[in-house]
Amino acid sequence: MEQSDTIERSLVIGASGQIGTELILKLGELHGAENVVAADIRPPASEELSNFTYEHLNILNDEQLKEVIARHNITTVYLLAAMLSATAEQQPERAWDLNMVGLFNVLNLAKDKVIKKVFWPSSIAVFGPSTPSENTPQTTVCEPNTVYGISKLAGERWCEYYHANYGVDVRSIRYPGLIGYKSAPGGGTTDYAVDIYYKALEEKPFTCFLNEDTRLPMMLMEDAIQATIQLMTSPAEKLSVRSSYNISGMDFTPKEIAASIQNHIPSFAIDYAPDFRQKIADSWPSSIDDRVANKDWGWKASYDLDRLTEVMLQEVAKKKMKLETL
Ligand code: AKB
Repeated sequence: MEQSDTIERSLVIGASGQIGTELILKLGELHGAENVVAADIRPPASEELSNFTYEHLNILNDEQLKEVIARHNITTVYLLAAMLSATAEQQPERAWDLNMVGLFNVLNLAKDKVIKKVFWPSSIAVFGPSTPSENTPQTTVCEPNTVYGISKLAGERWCEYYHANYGVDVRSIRYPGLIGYKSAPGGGTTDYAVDIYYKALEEKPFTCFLNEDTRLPMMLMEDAIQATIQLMTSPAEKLSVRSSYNISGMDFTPKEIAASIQNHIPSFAIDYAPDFRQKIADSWPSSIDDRVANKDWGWKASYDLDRLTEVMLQEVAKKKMKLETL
């Protein structure tokens, strides 16, 4: 089928994941649900996904990917399927395959002009212990010591290479820890900052797998989706970075997020039992300098820790009530 020059038709791979679940709803609002296809190796994660055509897709299967893209006349691919930091440390080779082979499959389709645009998420995990930890600049030392970070850094270099050598319009963001209420995160080092709200509302004490002073860059999902859409709709000539953009939202420690929850739930209790994820967190920056994203495409986050806590407590409480009444 021939691609229309005007209609953007998107395929969201990893639609049942933490970012995918929310991004697809936003794309549906912007382009119409009929122009957005959800794909995942897992079944649909939420009821809201029932408005979209759903494809069961294994990103490692190149033939299947090509067939889905041709059948739906896809112009833009959002490749969100990945193995996150904590899980990747347990399965290094599988993580490398999933995080890299899928990216090559998609970049090659863009190189061959089968699709026009690609979004691929990178992460603050591209930085390592030798990176300046505060206000980490856009361009700096990147010596990650995690499997996930190594795969993300390699992916960034390939994105830049495909853009420079084959003119591929690939765009990327180095997401910080993402905090949302629509779907559960899985396998990340920053996931404690989601789980903590569920425990607080259950009036249970929370045992944090990081120590109380571990400061990490974080962001409410709403901001992350806004950043993704802003980057993807920016004119190509404005983009000076084709590896991946730093973006910043807020940064906090487990002790600070607990204090922010205690402002609403004074009885909330937290204790600390650092595990293997502490080492991963210690290798990442504590805050991010995102001036290049701000200059190129006007990026500015809206949420700070207090607003994040208000939103999370309110929305997780609503979700729990809905589940209880079912
Ligand atoms: C993780 O913790 O692995 C992710 C990330 C920072 O990329 N949330």
